[in-house]
Order: sequence, then C-alpha cells, then structure tokens
Amino acid sequence: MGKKVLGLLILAICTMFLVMPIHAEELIQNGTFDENTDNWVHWAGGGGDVSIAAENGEARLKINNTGNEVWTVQFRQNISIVAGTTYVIKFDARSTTPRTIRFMLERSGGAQPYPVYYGPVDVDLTTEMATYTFEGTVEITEPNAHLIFCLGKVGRIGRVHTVYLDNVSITTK
Ligand SMILES: [Ca+2]
Repeated sequence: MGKKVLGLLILAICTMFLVMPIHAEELIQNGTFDENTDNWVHWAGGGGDVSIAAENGEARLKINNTGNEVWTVQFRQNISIVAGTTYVIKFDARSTTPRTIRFMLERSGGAQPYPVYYGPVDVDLTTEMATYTFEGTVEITEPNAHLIFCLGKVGRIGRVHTVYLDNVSITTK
C-alpha cells in the first residue's frame, strides 16, 4: 500500500470518528411522561393499592395503601442490559409525605428469587422535587431486565400519599 493511500485511509478513519455523533443511549421510553404512562407498568398486591396517572407531564402515583412489603406497590419498565456496561440512572421525584422509596435493576419475570443487577437503592424523598442520580456497572447481560420502583412498605408510612416521578432516564456511560 502506497504512503499516499495509507495517509488517505488514516485521514478517512479520523474523519469518521470526528463526525460520528457521540451520545449516550437512552434505555427508558417515555421517561418524561409526555405520553401519559405509556411503556410503564404498575402493580399492587398483598394489601398494596395504587392508582397511576400522568399529570402535568409527571407520573402521579397515588398510594392508598403501601401494603405490608417493599414490593407490594410497584412501578416499572422493561429494559435490556449488557454486561460490563456502566449505566447512569436518573430521576426526579417528590412525595406529598416524605418517605423512602426503593429502586433496582433486576430480572423481569422467570423463577424467583429475581436476580438483582443493580441496587437495591433506598432514596429518601421530600416534598420538594429533586433529581437523584446513580451510576453502576452491571455484570450480566439480560434482555429481560427492568427498572423497578418499589413504593410499598419502605420505612413507616401510615397514610394515603402521592409520589411524583419525572425525567426517568437510564443512559449508557
Ligand atoms: Ca415531564
């Protein structure tokens, strides 16, 4: 290969990298709740009782009863994770009653117990909207994973309250 050709080839490769857009991949769909609560799944059982709606571009989770376990109220979305990838997990949240919620990345379905790939992380919400950011590297590739918020009995909540979520995001780092 001639020097000139090699030079052009190197130039072409360098140009390719320069023009390639470098952006993190977003795993969460409708994390802004601009499209109601599309793509999101909620579940309550074991005494848990929740009603979900999108309100002013936020997810509104009215918790009538937390139930008796951390998982008795759930809000989640399926994602696919890749081993060795570092993910940045971010969301805005508040609660009409200050409370702790829990989130994690775990397998969606299959035999119990569900393996956890990141977390569980407990987050203390206040009545003010705040942004919470976390970062973690997963060790397993799992096309059937989910981000799950557990809004059941975490800490001590004895009354009806509402949790608001917005700008839920998981990006590759
Ligand atoms: Ca929003």
